Amino acid sequence: PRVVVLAGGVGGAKFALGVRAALAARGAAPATVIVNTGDDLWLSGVRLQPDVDSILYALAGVNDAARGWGRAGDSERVNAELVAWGAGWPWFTLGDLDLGTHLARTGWLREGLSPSQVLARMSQRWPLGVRLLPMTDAEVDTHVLLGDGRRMHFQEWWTRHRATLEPAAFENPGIDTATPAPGVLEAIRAADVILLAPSNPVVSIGPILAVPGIREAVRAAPARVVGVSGIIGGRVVRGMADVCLAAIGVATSADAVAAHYGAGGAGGLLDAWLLAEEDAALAPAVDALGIRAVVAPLWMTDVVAGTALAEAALRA
Ligand code: GDP
Ligand code: FO1
Ligand code: CA
Repeated sequence: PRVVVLAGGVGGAKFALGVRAALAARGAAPATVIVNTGDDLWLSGVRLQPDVDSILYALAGVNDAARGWGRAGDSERVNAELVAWGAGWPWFTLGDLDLGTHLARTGWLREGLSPSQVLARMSQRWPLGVRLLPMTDAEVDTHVLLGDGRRMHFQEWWTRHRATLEPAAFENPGIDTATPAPGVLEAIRAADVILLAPSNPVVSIGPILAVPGIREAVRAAPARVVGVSGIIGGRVVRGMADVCLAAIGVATSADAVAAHYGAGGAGGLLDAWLLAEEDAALAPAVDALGIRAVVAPLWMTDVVAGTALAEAALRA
């Protein structure tokens, strides 16, 4: 099958590894992974694309899996110097190897390449086994609006304040006039299956679907749309996605997130929704939405487990 995956960072990366292995086992064509760029930022003169890099590094096998971001075995000599200069953000660490990626990216952007051209070039370094596309070439960095009217970059809210400041809303300035990156709509239209990774529904999948044309293309596509819950047993298994969900009025439960995405037959997106054994009791509520609930092993503890999950999503 021709498979398209919509993905954020850590959850997206683990799922992408599983999809790659599941498709390879079937002898099928590599998947196209459309990656969130809402997390992106300029810092110390370089362009960071955290979710893109999480997936790129994971597929290449050079990611720091324990930490969830950056390169394995990285050092922080340059970062210490940036801190000494008072440059950048003292709470945001740029590893030396990771900085090499940001410098290469920024240099190519300065030479006039688009972000999708840069990612195509970066994808040639390692045999990734999937095609990576950014959701858009526009800069649509996520901002968090706080209850007191303050506004800050998503990365400051997430990494400095660890999502402890109550968010009123998430915005992606400029997204209304953004267009999908080259190849995105074509891949969605040609897909047999579109998979929503168990990524943060608000700040990872949300921005992808907010790029004008993408949600509409997913809805109009002949493909089956299958989502995977990132909520297991009523908990986000890592990170602070629950705070993001609360801000948009969605409960931290697998059925509430399914309802948020909506049924394909009722103006939404999903044909099927994978939920964990721990949440099997929620299956009737999901079915009642017009979305076929499928109980599956949702813990991506290693690539074997991630592959089983991807296989379950493809079967669904
Ligand atoms: P980020 O961009 O690095 O925050 O990562 P994503 O948005 O791609 O994914 C974050 C989400 O992944 C978390 O909110 C979790 O719900 C989900 N997640 C992480 N590990 C697992 C796992 O093993 N299984 C499932 N089903 N979801 C997971
Ligand atoms: N997350 C942190 O909690 N602290 C950091 O210092 C940090 C640095 C960092 C550098 C590059 C990069 O690509 C990601 C980095 N992250 C860091 C992770 C990132 O801020 C978020 O976890 C994701 O953007 C959320 O999806
Ligand atoms: Ca993210």
